[in-house]
Amino acid sequence: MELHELIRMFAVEGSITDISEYGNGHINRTYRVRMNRDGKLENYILQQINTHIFKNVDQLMENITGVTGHLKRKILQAGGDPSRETLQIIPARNGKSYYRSGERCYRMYPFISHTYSYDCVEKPADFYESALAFGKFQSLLSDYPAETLHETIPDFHHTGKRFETFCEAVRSDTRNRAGLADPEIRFVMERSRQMNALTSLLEQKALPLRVTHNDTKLNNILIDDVTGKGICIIDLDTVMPGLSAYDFGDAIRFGANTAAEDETDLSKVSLDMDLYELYVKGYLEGCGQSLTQKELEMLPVGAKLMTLECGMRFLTDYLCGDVYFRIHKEHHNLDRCRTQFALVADMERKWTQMNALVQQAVSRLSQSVSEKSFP
Ligand code: ADP
Ligand code: GN1
Ligand code: MG
Repeated sequence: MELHELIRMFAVEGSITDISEYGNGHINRTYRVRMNRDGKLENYILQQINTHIFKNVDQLMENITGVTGHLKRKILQAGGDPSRETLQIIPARNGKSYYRSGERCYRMYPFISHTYSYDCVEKPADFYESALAFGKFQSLLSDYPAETLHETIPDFHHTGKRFETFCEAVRSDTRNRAGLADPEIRFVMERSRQMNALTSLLEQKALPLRVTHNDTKLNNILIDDVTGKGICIIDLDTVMPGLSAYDFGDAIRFGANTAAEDETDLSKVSLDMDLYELYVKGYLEGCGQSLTQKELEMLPVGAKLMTLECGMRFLTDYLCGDVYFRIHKEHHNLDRCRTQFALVADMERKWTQMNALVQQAVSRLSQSVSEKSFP
């Protein structure tokens, strides 16, 4: 079915003036749709959901319906504007939250205008605002009934299981590529004992399970052009029960890297400690005192493990023939993997400082809270 025809299947009015591919996501196919309704221009997002990755679209959309409904109620209670502060599903004319055409599934959202999603940090203040917003997102969902959420991708951040899948890809080497990634494979093997650092604490109940976003990279938040605030968290496909360290960690992996996720000049890759410190501050403020002592202590581990895990996922996909992440050039997933591992190596060099900065932020925050309680 053509995109024009497809859009007609959704509850939107007017004539379509333009459809263009939009954004830099690696998973779904996203389009911006412009429509003219009685002389007024309206913009929408149309997304083809990646059904190779998200096998159960009914469950996926049930999660998003539930989470966005919850956010909308909270935003209204706080006197906010849900049309800008959360995604809102535009139903299909058949009453469903998405439309299926053969093997393909599509959904629509209003386009949130006068916002920008960044692929790298241009202004440190934006990164701070994104940390505040992701922290707040988690706290708004703290009373969401987590047991009703479907696991859209089982064991998404179970680094140990990701490692097993990686080992299997190396063993089977179906594309004959393992020989091209020898140093990278060794890099992972040398860290095999670290893979369960977070999941073992979860199993021991030393860390609480929370509703988390699980894909907190900077281009999954819309920043308001005028106020500079992180107003809307998007890409809700992986909102599931998880650990705060996952959300903190993935944001650092992407946003506090001095280079792009796929930079091939590895001398440009490093952890920007100023951005790291800024994100710690914003995230703690956004979470609003809700993190336990153990969660705070594990934030740096989250940063390192999410970077290692993501590099390992890129490498696994490279070895399997690029079947998961959309690539734009040959060996793209290997390039992405190398960048992640260079960042892990830099985190290892800065490990003491990474931990100290979290501790300092925690003391500053508890000091300011006690000053507020006993003026
Ligand atoms: P993917 O899962 O492929 O990353 P996303 O849901 O993150 O897909 O969408 C891709 C990009 O499209 C985002 O990074 C953002 O730039 C843009 N985008 C998505 N939804 C909206 C929206 N409702 N309003 C404006 N821009 C959006
Ligand atoms: C994917 O969908 P997108 O592009 O925001 C991936 C994340 C990775 C990220 C790496 C569902 O995120 O887990 O960290 O690429 N999403 C999924 O850039 O696998
Ligand atoms: Mg995205």
